[in-house]
Amino acid sequence: MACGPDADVMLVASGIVKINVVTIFPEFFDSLLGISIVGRAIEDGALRVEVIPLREYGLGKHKQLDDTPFGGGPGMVMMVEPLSKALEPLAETHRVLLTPAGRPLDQATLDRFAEIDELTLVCGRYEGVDQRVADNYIEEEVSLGDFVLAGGEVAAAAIVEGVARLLPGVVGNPDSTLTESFRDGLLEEPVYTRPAQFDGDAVPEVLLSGDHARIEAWRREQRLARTRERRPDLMSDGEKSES
Ligand code: JF8
Repeated sequence: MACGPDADVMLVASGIVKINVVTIFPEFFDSLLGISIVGRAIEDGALRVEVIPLREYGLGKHKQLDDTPFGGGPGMVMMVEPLSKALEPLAETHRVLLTPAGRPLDQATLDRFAEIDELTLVCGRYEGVDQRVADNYIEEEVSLGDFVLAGGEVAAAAIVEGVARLLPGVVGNPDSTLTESFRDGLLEEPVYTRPAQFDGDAVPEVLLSGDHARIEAWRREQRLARTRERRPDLMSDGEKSES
């Protein structure tokens, strides 16, 4: 996936990154934190993640978190008191609310988050959170993209994984983040591995040719064609008319 020119190039944060996640579904994060890049980042001590169960801050013996919207309308709204109790102690951290009304997440935002010592991701549910939460306890509002989810957890998980892979010494293949970024802000070309023939479907001959100049020319052509077709918004006018 292309992330704009120079994405990833000068990323690398220096110390340990801590991420707090405030959620009514703490168990949602169990597999994420134990697996793959995120699991390894935590094991290696490059990343700390604390999942904070919002239910514990609920009101009354039912630990209530939501109430009906003033002015009427469908569904329920997350109340300000539980979130204020959860977020007040985290005032020294960079508090990010996940909401469809936020700025869309991109690689530049992840690069920036990977440089922050302590980040707090706040997952809403229901029809959203009382505006006074964002007004008083949130530094920044972010969206995963222009589609509708049922809550902020999936977006928070995307941020945890996207930040983890940027931390120094974390990616299994130490060159992989770099090779991506040394690219050109285009979508990646198609890749193949063995077998060279599968069910009558052959790997493009050029990739077996051993001619590295030809291979690189083919790969750039593929990146241009794919990006022109799928993501022309990522291309300059010059690239759009190339080849
Ligand atoms: C939500 C709380 C989101 N890209 C996105 N689509 N939908 C959401 C989202 C986030 C929080 C809540 N409904 C209730 C949807 C993000 N981020």
